[in-house]
Amino acid sequence: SAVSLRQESSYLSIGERCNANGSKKFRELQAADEWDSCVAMGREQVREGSNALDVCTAFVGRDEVSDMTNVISRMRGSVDAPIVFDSTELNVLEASLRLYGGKGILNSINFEDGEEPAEKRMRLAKQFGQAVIALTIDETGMAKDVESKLRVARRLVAFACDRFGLKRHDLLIDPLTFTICTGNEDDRKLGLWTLEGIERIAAEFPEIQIILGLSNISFGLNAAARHVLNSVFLDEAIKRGLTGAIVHSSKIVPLHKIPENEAKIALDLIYDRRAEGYDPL
Ligand code: THG
Repeated sequence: SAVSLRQESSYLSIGERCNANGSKKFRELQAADEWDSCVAMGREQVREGSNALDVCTAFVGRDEVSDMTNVISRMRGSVDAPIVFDSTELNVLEASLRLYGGKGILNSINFEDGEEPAEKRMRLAKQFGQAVIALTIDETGMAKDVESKLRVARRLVAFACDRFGLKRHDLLIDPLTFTICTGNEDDRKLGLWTLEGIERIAAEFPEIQIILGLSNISFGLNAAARHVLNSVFLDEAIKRGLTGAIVHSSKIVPLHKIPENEAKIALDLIYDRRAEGYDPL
């Protein structure tokens, strides 16, 4: 067969599957204390192209510090990709960083409860030399419209870089992705607003990375349709200035391999061009 010379643009691909809330398989291995198999899922994602690994062990009825340190202590010597420490708990982040040693990414800070919780996380990130993911969430909630995303992004840059001295290339702003597949009228523009938010943030802060938890966009669709919508949305987001994404690496399809009619359906969903009575589900 012909050798393909096509090169898609690259991005920081963060594997999403080592997450108790994002993968049934991971959750079951964690529940069974099968730590080596949890690590094997991380290694598999790196083989499939992940440049970093999101790790989240938060699960009701379990000790998150113990579970997280069980995973991180085994990954640090055997997984050749930086860890993205995904936890809302300060003590989980601190315990993980104490034993990690390398440069990873703290996921995440936000201003939901004001600046104090974010200050504590920034001190930890600086102490351990970590990069930081910052979500566009403030005291008024999650930023949905473009102006709110930009307003919170500006505050995050001033806070993390100007006040705490984080290098601009070590800040990753996440302008939030929401599902556009609920059928709910109010949700239809959310993908579009995220794309516009990316474009505006990238224009104003070219040195800062912009990432998304990509799979959120397609909650509610069947698995096959999700993979198409996720891949098409990722392609659109990269064109607007996205530099990284938390993804199911093996399920991302380059745009030129997606059948034209399927790509069109996904683009119609993203740009809210649904005809009357049209049902993508
Ligand atoms: N931003 C940041 N961090 C994040 C998110 C974000 N971390 C968590 C999440 N959102 C991103 N990770 C996932 C992981 C899995 C899924 C979605 C987002 C997912 N999983 C399938 C499901 O639940 O249906 C697979 C199920 C399975 O395999 O069992 O969709 O936005 N900074």
